[in-house]
Amino acid sequence: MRYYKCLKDLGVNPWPYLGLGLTLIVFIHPGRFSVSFDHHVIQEEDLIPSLVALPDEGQVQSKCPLNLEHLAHPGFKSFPVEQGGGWNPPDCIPRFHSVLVIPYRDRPENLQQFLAFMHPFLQRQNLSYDIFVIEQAPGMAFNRAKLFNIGFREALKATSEAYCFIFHDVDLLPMDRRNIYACTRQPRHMTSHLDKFRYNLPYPQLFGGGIAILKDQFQAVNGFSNRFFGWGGEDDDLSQNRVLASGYQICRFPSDINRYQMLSHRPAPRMADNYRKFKAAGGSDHDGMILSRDGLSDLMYTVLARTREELYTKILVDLSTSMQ
Ligand code: UD2
Ligand code: MN
Repeated sequence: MRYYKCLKDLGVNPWPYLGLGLTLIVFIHPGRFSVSFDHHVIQEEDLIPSLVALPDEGQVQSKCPLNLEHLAHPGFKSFPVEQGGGWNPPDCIPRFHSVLVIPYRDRPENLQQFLAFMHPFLQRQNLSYDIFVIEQAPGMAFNRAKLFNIGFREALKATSEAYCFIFHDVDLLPMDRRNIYACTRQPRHMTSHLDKFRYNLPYPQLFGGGIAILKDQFQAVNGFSNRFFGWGGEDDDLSQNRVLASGYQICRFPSDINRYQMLSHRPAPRMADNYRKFKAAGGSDHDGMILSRDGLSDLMYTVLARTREELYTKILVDLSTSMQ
């Protein structure tokens, strides 16, 4: 009070200073984004038991080992990858198979870095995996969510093994080797702690960046919406209007395991309309009607090319045949 009075005596209004101080704390304090992070974090000892393995076919003895401590050790030599970006452990039977779907357009440096990093990372985890890069042809605004739906469809056509999908941005590299790229019983948000946000979670429901979801769960929520062109909204629509609305829970690995580096790229312009779309799709007046009509069920696209590149399978698609 005295301090306040002194300032007043000097004719200084303290409120702007207080405001400035608070603003500085909000922007400089490293914990500024540490909002509640209480729900469905899988404990480290439960990490491997929480994963959904391929069905056993009686060869339990030769199953590939998966040991978190072992994963942390340096000194791993990567193996060559099959043309088209698939890989199977050479001397044991994998417990998990994952399909990575990467939405892509015009980010060649990011793609190159991503592939160079991810192949050894995944091999060390003894998973079998396939990498599909779904590239959108020029002409229309980018539609990340629809590219994921296409990747899901095309992967199911290409591989009978697909039961676990990882929908992942091209510019995110996992920093902890214990971050296992397999599906958990509940849909998992993988990329919760980015260097860009000083390893804090911007908001609890965030579901952008990279997620792991079982085939049946993705089908049950009718996939992503096809209607989000340009930046933003599609990830919130998936988590809030589809996954949570269908009764699933979103889980995460512990925060130190979910650390990611984000590769640099030009920021995409925000689409003001996308926030409105996301809110509208969740509105009670729609009663889930949009969800059932918009997604895998009404997906339309044209495949322009399908190529087995050295480190991935590329599917070039044209989205202009339909505007949903
Ligand atoms: C955030 C989310 C992202 C997505 C986006 C909004 C995180 C960590 N990231 O990313 O998942 O929800 O906001 O739409 O939460 N892409 C291209 N070429 C383009 C544009 C996008 O290849 O011209 C692909 C690429 O895989 C990229 C991803 O789409 O990583 C997301 O786009 P972004 O990196 O421009 O968006 P960003 O970083 O704001
Ligand atoms: Mn990005």
